[in-house]
Amino acid sequence: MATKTETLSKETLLTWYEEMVLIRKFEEMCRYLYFDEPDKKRRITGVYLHLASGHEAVHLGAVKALTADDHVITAYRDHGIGLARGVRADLLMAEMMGKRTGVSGGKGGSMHLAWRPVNFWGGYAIVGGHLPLATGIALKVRYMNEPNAVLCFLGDGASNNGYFHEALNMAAVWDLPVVWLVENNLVGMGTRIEDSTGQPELVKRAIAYGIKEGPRVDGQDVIKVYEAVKEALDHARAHGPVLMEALTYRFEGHGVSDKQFDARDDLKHELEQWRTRDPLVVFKALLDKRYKDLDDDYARIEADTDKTVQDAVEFAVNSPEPGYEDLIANVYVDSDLVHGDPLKL
Ligand SMILES: Cc1ncc(C[n+]2csc(CCOP(=O)(O)OP(=O)(O)O)c2C)c(N)n1
Repeated sequence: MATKTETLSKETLLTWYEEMVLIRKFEEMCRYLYFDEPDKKRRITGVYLHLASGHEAVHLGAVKALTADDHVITAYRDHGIGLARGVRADLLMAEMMGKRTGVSGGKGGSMHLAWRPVNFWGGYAIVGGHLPLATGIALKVRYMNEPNAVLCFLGDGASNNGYFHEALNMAAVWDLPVVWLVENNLVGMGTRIEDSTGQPELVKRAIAYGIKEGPRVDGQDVIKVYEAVKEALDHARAHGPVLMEALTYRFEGHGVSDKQFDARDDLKHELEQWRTRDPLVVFKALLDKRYKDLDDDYARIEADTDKTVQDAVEFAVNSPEPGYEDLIANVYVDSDLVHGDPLKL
């Protein structure tokens, strides 16, 4: 019997691989522009820059499980989710630099990327603050009788604040079509999950809300993530919320100002172990096992993704700063608009 993965074509899988490579390179460029440029230009500024190196399979696999009309929302580790959802790399890079051409008009920056054309609702800095918004979007979907679902990414740390309880409970009471996908990277900043969480197996919390307990999926394997999230979204559409986890690891500090990360001796072994399960390495191994002679494809992917990132930087650097009119735009809502579809405001 054919497995589900065999229905994904070679072309699709290579495209996904290319997108994952692009996500990794885009973030490496962001780090460079924030920190490492020799002349200290700091073309990306802001107090924080949260990279998601190691999480790429979770981001890509989960987003690929969405339909075009589904919705996605997340916290501040959002670059890869935006790219996976189809936000153009140049518009994203312009946002990173606070330029007017950026996806959020230059007013959001790294932690507040959002792009309405693809129902990518952000990018939020307040831990867990976006969970009630996910419930709200799902309420709108149900209220308007739409067939869509909402995918809400959250960190394991976010599962310990009050928003989590309120958002999951309300979504459960109304059987709303939400998949709560915990990106469980084992730490919140530097605190281990077992030191912050009474029940570290987070999916078990589904029992408390009377919702479906989803799987704890291998977050380093893009196909496993894709399949599990797809199934969860189908369940959410038909029956209501699902709580699931993707087990993953971040290869960098919490954010660019986490100076302790590299200095932690206890981490070295763990980091080495997880590096063998780098999502790009895992994916490439799967491709090489399944298909022969992909060297030309890999070479093209390297060149194309380098060019996309370079073009994005050039576009962003050459884009204008927001002016006063841009800065005050979308701050006040035109009251004539509030009676329509709330997500079309
Ligand atoms: C309400 C709130 N409390 C604290 C913080 C500071 N803070 C930023 S990120 C973070 C850790 C969150 O960890 P987790 O949800 O696991 O996400 P991860 O960083 O691992 O992706 C904390 C405590 C914040 N931004 N918002």
